[in-house]
Amino acid sequence: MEVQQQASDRLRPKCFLFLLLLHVCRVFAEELQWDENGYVLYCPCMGRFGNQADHFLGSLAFAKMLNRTLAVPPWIVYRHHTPPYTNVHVPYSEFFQLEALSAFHRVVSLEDFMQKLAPRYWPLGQRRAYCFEAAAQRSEDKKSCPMKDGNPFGPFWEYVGVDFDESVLFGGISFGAYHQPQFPPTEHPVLALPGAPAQFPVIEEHVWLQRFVVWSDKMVALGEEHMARLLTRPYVGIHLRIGVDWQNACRLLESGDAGPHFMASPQCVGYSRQAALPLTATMCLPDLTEIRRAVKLWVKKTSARSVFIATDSDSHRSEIEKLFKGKVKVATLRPESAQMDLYILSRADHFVGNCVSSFSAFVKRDRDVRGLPSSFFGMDKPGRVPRREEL
Ligand SMILES: Nc1nc2c(ncn2[C@@H]2O[C@H](COP(=O)(O)OP(=O)(O)O)[C@@H](O)[C@H]2O)c(=O)[nH]1
Ligand SMILES: *[C@@H]1O[C@H](CO)[C@@H](O)[C@H](O)[C@H]1NC(C)=O
Ligand SMILES: [Mg+2]
Repeated sequence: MEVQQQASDRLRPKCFLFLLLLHVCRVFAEELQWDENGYVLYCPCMGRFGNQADHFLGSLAFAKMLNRTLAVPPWIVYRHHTPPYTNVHVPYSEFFQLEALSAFHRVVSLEDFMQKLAPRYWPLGQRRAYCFEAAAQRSEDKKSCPMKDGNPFGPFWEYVGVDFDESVLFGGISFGAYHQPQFPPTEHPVLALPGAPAQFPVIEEHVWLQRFVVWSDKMVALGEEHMARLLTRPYVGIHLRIGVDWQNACRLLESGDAGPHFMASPQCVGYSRQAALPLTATMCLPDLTEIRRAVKLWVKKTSARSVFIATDSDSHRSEIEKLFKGKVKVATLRPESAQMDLYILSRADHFVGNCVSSFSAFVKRDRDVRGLPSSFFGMDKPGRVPRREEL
């Protein structure tokens, strides 16, 4: 009897705690209400960070156009040379504030969508994939969307925890085709797409959406630590995109077939095809002479006390140090981190980027939001991109 009494006394607070927890859980779960206007899900399956970021801006605009909630996917990080050698899926909020997107449009992380909403509203057995007929042509039965075929498609949907039960095909070649009347949310609550419903590079009218992509507190804190350790202001940040894949890509320019619009280049030559400034080989792949020239110029102009080099390859650190005879500190971040490089470049007093690179484009847009100056190798005064009204 006495023993029992003690037991129930001990249980009571536990029970209370449990109920409290249950309540807290319910409150949190309730925060996620199902959107009757439906959702857009997509795999950021093309390219690395810069490409994924360009696609993200377009996808955000697309979801807004359809008035559907965007299920914000994780970033796909490719680990070809470092363990675990498989793709890593990094939740959006690791690097950026999910909440900041809400100022523009309704969003939910894809992880939360799967955990909290999908079990009830997008149950197993009812998961439809949507794709262009042309994409389905590649499947064996020519009627299935190739959602999980190959890398990164398969690993992505495995990470999300989705198998598709059915495919819905549509004609046309542009995403304008996904209009409400075609897919009313009552019958098609979840539009799951094999790729981003957006263009690469980001179109001019979506560039401004960068302002809703705000660095996470964690990245800011870490970034400021690195900056305090490595750099003295003012500092010039440079992005050297010069690795082997880039050398090969830039070779396409030499043949003259590419024209001024090549990958991210509209950011500096202008978005209008007719009015675009020329894109030179140096702008795509600056050689050491050009790197030296630009760094020297901007260090002088800004009275910089340090230079930060972010690169996909050789940093040319000692060559750059020699330019200033020890009077300017030259730093790189080790171990390398693409997002941390982006952060440090985005806060520099001046940035010299690569006009053709979407990695540089991310930095340029982020800086434009803050009114910070940028230039490019081979283009000290980026052609002010003509605004539509002025054409
Ligand atoms: N850490 C680091 N990685 C870089 C840098 N430049 C390029 N990379 C890597 O190379 C990738 C380039 O692909 P992407 O981001 O699509 O940009 P783009 O190919 O230059 O348009 C990046 O995502 C990074 O993984 C750099 O300065 N620092
Ligand atoms: C857009 O969706 C939201 C949330 O479902 C809804 O409240 C709003 O009325 C919709 N707007 C239009 C114009 O349909
Ligand atoms: Mg790329």
